[in-house]
Amino acid sequence: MSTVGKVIKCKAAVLWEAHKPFTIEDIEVAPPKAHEVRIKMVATGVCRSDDHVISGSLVTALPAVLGHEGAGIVESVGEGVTCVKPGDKVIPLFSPQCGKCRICKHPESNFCCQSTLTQSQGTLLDGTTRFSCKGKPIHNFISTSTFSQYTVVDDMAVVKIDGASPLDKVCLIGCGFSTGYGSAVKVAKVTPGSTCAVFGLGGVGLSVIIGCKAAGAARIIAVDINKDKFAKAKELGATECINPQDYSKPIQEVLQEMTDGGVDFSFEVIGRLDTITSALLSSHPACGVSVIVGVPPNSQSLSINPMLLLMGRTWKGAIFGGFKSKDSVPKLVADFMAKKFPLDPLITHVLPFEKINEAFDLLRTGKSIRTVLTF
Ligand code: COD
Ligand code: ZN
Ligand code: ZN
Repeated sequence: MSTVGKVIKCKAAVLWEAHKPFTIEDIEVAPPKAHEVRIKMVATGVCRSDDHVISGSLVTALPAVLGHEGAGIVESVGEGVTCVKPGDKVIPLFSPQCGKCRICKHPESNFCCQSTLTQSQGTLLDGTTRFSCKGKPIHNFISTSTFSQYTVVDDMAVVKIDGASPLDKVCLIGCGFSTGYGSAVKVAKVTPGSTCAVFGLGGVGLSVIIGCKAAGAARIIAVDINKDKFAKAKELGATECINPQDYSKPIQEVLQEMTDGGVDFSFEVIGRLDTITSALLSSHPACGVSVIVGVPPNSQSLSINPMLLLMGRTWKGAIFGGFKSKDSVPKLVADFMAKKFPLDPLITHVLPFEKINEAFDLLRTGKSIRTVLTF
């Protein structure tokens, strides 16, 4: 029986308040309005930023359906939707591409003016949500809300991908993989033969390493305080792995000595002010490029000596690896299908959706890189 135009009753993981586990609830998902798309989720990754909401360091309206690294199949579309149709395999885009704003028209930038990332009201573009539970509205999360059997997104925040692609793998292209890989190939523009340092070896940091290797870096130095992460980093292309806790001097000095004054490209993929500074200082003062990928919690800020940049260093950052999402996600999926990069090594656990709290425990204890939840 067709569900088109009807409210769908299904299961979702609802976060009612911060510092509490998710509860699997029976929710109602209203049909998509104009320029909206209802998606049957097939798989979703669990990303550190979801955990930041639970810990309270990333503030968004609650209760909410979190999750932003998913893949699914279009169930129905609202009026005026032309970019996807029922049955299409799609990836929801937490970093949308409206195609009309100043930034979407800019050849390089990707942070669309319609992005909801810097606001926390937790709705679709029209200011409302399609989710409800026990008669109460449930908020959206950054245009996506993938921790639900069905979700509704704005059409600027979804893209069609290759119908042959395995959704339980390419879901990672919805956040972690693209964020890391793009930071290397698009934001830093790593050059062949260069030397790179990657701080933080979670799913995003490892994806930076995949990008550095794809770009032809000669040395990729991986930095983490958890040495259990080193084997995977080496498998993916790190040439050396170092633990700051093994040295009595600051890690930037160690890196400067190892690399004749500093690396060509450094990446902070942890989200801490001290490691953002270390990554900056480990890049060469005259020719280095340092890229901020991680975001420290609670709007913390840094003060730095301008001389650190005046000799020629570049300090930059980007969301979603600098990729324009609608343009790039289908291409990244095609590149994965053409075996240009792997995703399997990033997926350490696959669990049924109902075990979502277990997936977050694995992330918090450092035991997983990425857990993929399947519906
Ligand atoms: N020194 C070295 N390594 C450290 C330190 C330290 N002081 N502290 C932690 N680490 C290591 C950990 O051992 C771990 O291996 C790694 O850093 C972090 O990995 P994860 O698994 O926690 O995180 P990822 O890879 O899933 O994500 C990291 C981000 C930094 C991208 C994420 O947390 C973040 O800040 N996201 C916001 C930025 C963004 O683009 N958001 C959009 C949606 S995600
Ligand atoms: Zn993420
Ligand atoms: Zn735009």
